[in-house]
Amino acid sequence: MSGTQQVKPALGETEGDTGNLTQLEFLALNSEFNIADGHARQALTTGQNKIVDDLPLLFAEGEKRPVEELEREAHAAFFNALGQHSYPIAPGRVLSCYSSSVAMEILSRSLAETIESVALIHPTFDNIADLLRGNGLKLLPLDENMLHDGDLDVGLFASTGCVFVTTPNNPTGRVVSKERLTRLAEQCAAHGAILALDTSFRGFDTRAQYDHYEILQASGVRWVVIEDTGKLWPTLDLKVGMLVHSDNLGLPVEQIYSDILLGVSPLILAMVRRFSEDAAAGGLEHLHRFIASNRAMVRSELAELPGVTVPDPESRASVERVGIENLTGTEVWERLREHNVYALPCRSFHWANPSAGDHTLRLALARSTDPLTQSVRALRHALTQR
Ligand code: EGV
Repeated sequence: MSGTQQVKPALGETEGDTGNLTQLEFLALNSEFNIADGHARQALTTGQNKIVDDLPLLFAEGEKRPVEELEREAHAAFFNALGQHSYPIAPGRVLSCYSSSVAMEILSRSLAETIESVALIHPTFDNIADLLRGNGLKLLPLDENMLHDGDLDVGLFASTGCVFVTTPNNPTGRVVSKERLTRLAEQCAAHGAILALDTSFRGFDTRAQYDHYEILQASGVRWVVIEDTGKLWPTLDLKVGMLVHSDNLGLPVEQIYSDILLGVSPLILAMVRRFSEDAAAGGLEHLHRFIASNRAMVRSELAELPGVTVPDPESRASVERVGIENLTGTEVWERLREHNVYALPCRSFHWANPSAGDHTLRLALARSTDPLTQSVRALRHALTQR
């Protein structure tokens, strides 16, 4: 083993300022007050409960019907629920994966075949950076504010073959507007760069539900989009990540996909179809009201605490950052942990400059309101104790 390589700590040894975000999320998994990971853990709605009651029927359907049909229906229901009407329907263009991180690994390996470096949005969830770097790619931080302010500096394209953007971003919730996406796609097309999007949080924000595929397609850019059902519905991590790509991508994504999996379970595909139909028939609006009300509760519980700020006032994502002037996120994380409450210190989201995240904490909002309220009261207590 190389002496210079950074060794990740074993699970039980993870502390708030070491390891990656997911290792901190592991520690929270058995707590009643887990507001760390971004997965959906709230109670099922009445409509969703009906689908769970029908699981034996969906299993039978998965046994009987051709998987190709179930997959086509799941994709159609999902993309239509989220306004993505121009998604590609030709065979092989939407690759169903066990999770969006598996899609990300397939993309990273594919990029590494022909590209040396990727301009990656900063901050964002650290496993995106880790998967790209793990496949030997060099990373250039693309500051989120610069991305939203206007055109990218053309100098960037001299040193990068791919621009990777998370929208809505995790943890900030910032959304790339239709106008910005149009220009970004034009710029990438003009410079021959691949444009990659991770839209895993788009279901929470109608501002991210304009038809992205129409814009990508019209620009002529080589594009890839990672979609995810995993953040939206409390399905015990039964989910699908999708790697969607342009016909001119020129990367071996289908080959590498086949190295890793044959396909996802037809039971899960049938379930995704039903949850998507429920979302389109009012489930999404219900989810938006639920998250907005949890967000309002968090903000009002923490309002007027000295030095506590709301860094992302416009966010509609299912996560909320809290700015803390007088303590580090890691210190607050430690105080909360003593009460069995787990949030996420934000250092590692700033994958190129962790200290930029020193004074923020991320809370998960896709939780039942009761335990979330108790967790936020513990946070208020932790922030006021000497
Ligand atoms: C979030 C978990 C992985 C990831 C959580 C996440 N980590 N896949 N290594 O799904 O925001 O908490 O995205």
